[in-house]
Amino acid sequence: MLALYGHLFSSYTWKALIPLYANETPFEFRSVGPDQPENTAFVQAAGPMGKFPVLQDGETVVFESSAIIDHLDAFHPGPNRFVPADPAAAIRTRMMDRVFDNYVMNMMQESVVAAIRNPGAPDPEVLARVNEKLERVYAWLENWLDTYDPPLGITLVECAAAPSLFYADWVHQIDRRFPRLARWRAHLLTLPAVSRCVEDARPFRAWFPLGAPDRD
Ligand SMILES: N[C@@H](CCC(=O)N[C@@H](CS)C(=O)NCC(=O)O)C(=O)O
Repeated sequence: MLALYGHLFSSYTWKALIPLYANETPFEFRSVGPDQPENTAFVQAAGPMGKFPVLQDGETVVFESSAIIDHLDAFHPGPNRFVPADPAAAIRTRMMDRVFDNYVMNMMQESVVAAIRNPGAPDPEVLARVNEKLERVYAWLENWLDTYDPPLGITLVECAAAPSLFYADWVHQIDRRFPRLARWRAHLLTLPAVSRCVEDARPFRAWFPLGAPDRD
């Protein structure tokens, strides 16, 4: 039996949950937090920074969400193949995975961290810098979507894009200048594997340090 360690409100945990849900792969979810010290200890010991998600597959422990998705593709394949077999398409897929992690998810998290550090008064310079960078990536994605032919199912691109765009929009709204991006985000949220993550995370919304908007 596979076990996934993470938290239902965590964006990177969603990135690993989406492929598991999409392929209906059986697994046990092991939540981390003060009430589950043994799960937290497992995660702390798994990787160099003690970050989640972490996948346990028998004796094998996999950390880093993209590596987890590769592991699922290789050892627990299902109807959705997350990285295409064609090498050129696979490179494009992995490139976009890096775009969403590095320039959307991690960028958005900088504002979240600023708000955790100074509750109620996050450093305005951090917020302004993050918003500027997010606008730049939104504009780039708006053009990219003109050429992106979304697959029928879910790939690594959708796994990375859904959680990063979901929360980035909370930090800095994807406004009317980016209509394709806003439409694609809305479409991603209708995918059953994604909407399950959104619903399961709903009870934790009060935790969002910048204040969760009520639009999703
Ligand atoms: N590159 C990692 C990032 C994982 C990450 O940043 N996870 C966050 C939760 S969304 C985390 O573990 N935060 C707790 C911490 O940093 O101690 C991945 O792709 O899995």
